[in-house]
Amino acid sequence: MATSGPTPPKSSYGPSTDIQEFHDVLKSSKRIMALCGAGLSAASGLGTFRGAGGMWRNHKATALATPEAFERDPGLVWLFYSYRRHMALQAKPNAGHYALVEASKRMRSFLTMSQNVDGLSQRAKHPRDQLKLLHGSLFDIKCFSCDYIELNNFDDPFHPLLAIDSDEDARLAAAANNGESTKVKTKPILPKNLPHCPSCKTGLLRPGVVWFGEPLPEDTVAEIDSFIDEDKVDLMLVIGTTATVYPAAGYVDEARKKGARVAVVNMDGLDGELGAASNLKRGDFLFQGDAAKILPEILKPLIGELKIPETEGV
Ligand code: BJW
Ligand code: ZN
Repeated sequence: MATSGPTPPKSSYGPSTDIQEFHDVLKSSKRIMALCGAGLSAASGLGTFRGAGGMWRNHKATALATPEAFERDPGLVWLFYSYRRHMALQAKPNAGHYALVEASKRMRSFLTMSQNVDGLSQRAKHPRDQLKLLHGSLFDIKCFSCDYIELNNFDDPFHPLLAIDSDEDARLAAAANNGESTKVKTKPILPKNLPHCPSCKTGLLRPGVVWFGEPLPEDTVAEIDSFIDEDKVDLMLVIGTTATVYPAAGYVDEARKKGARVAVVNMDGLDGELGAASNLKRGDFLFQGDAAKILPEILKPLIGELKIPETEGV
């Protein structure tokens, strides 16, 4: 069979890893979106959901993030979130968060959609209208039965019964994530002793995060949709996420349909789980490594040399 010339090098079919090439695309981009996940906060010391870092005591983090788990054992689910609240309050935003903040300040049409609930982007002072929280916040408290909601409750612990030995918990999490056996007996907390709703009095309070099977905040989704509908999108950054949870992961394809090139920043490469962002092709980018190191580098033409407020970041 006749061939039509020499076979191009394999790399020209796949995504580029060339920072200079990315800088050229960035400089010509007018509308940018970013989808962030747990990997953005990994350098701040917070655990991820899947793979290494996805266990709390002897439970899978994703198994506790459901209304069914809360109905079955609200005390256990609350202890998990109490631990997460405590760890997030101890943590500091990292250079990845600050790079996104600076980029957003310099470019009004830079929209970040974060799946993270840890509050670190807000603490890095991300412009509020350019940050869309897809999965809520650990620091909002809702009622499991009625519409009651309290925003920005940073009490630690949220309730005396939910005080946890965070050093011990961190040790257990590290052991579980190293594959060591961590059969921990968690003392049951009776629902009647957990905090109840001040409005309806009967419903249990719960963290204001979005669990599996629950809808994303309607206004947030509408704001993202209107950004996407408004014009073409030049670039979609997919940062520290397996992009396997929908509808969040669906934004990668939506941005593509609006013309976006996709740039993945992840500890994993193409042999790992990149979900909706695994179909990278020529014209796309893949930067493998720590988002806290890579983001300040790849965004440099927009943000210059990143300066992190002294007492604030890691
Ligand atoms: C680094 C790094 C470093 C490490 N630097 N990188 C369509 C198809 C199939 C299923 C569905 C569908 N649509 C809906 C569904 C069902 C479901 C779903 O998606 N299931 C899939 C699992 C299959 N979705 C839902 O249920 C959603 N709701 C919904 O669809 O509602 C419909 C509805 C409409 C009307 C009425 C009622 C219902 C809700 C999804 C909510 C997800 N919630 C959670 C918990 C939030 C609270 C909490 O934090 O506890 O969100 S689950 C969990 O996963 C959390 C995360 O935000 C989310 C994504 O995880 P993420 O961030 O990607 O973390 P990891 O661990 O997966 O990845 C970390 C990455 O970082 C890895 O790649 C590492 O390599 C990398 N990394 N260190 C850079 N230093
Ligand atoms: Zn209530």
